[in-house]
Amino acid sequence: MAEDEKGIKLLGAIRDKLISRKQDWARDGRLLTGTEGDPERDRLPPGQRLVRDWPVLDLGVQPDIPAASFRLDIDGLVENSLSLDWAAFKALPRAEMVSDIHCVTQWSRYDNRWHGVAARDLLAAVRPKREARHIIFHAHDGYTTNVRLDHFDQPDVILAHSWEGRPLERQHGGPVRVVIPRFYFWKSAKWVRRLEFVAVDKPGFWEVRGYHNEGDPWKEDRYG
Ligand SMILES: Nc1nc2c(c(=O)[nH]1)N[C@H]1C(S)=C(S)[C@@H](COP(=O)(O)O)O[C@H]1N2
Ligand SMILES: [Mo]
Repeated sequence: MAEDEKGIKLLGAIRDKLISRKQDWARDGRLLTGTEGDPERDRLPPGQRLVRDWPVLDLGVQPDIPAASFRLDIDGLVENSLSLDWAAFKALPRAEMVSDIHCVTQWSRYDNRWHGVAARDLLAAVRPKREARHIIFHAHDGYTTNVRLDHFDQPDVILAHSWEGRPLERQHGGPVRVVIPRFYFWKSAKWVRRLEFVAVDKPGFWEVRGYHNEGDPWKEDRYG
């Protein structure tokens, strides 16, 4: 895919300080409190602090994707591959969800109201094959991340195009980003371009740089 290749080349050029610092933290086990949280009892997972603003984290590029050139491919081990343009994406059932964000760099943000397409509605449309076990998210900036299919197949997972009633800003992954609230926010790919259904797991950008393969904030799965 041309865009993917461009993005990956770009990434090669920007192995900047931020990336290597986060990678060093992963290697050194920084930020770990060594306690386990209980989502039944607490709202804030261990080692997190609450913020009211919404920090922006990326790899140094924020792709600009006008609606006219929007395209979302959903393929791999599915019965019904889709390649959605903006009109087709917006024509899918509209869902609303409210969830908390927990970022591995220790900030959490409560009560984010998303509009978009529920993961479960997408799954119903593409019908994963029996062999499909994982999803690899590919983004326009060359970023990738992986999640187990049964973790994506949850009522709170959404492909969001709006936040707080407004179109999702470019810096936060607009036009469309993934939101998987049960995991640290690096699992929630911004500027999503492709959902690839696979049988064998494939660690993504941060997962190969020392981040945990799943990233449950309640277990403090920061690093692999
Ligand atoms: N495409 C893409 N998605 C991404 C990232 C990225 O660099 N590129 N960063 C991840 C990380 S590490 C975090 S914490 C969140 C940040 O989202 P925000 O900038 O909207 O807070 O996006 C995640 N999704
Ligand atoms: Mo992050």
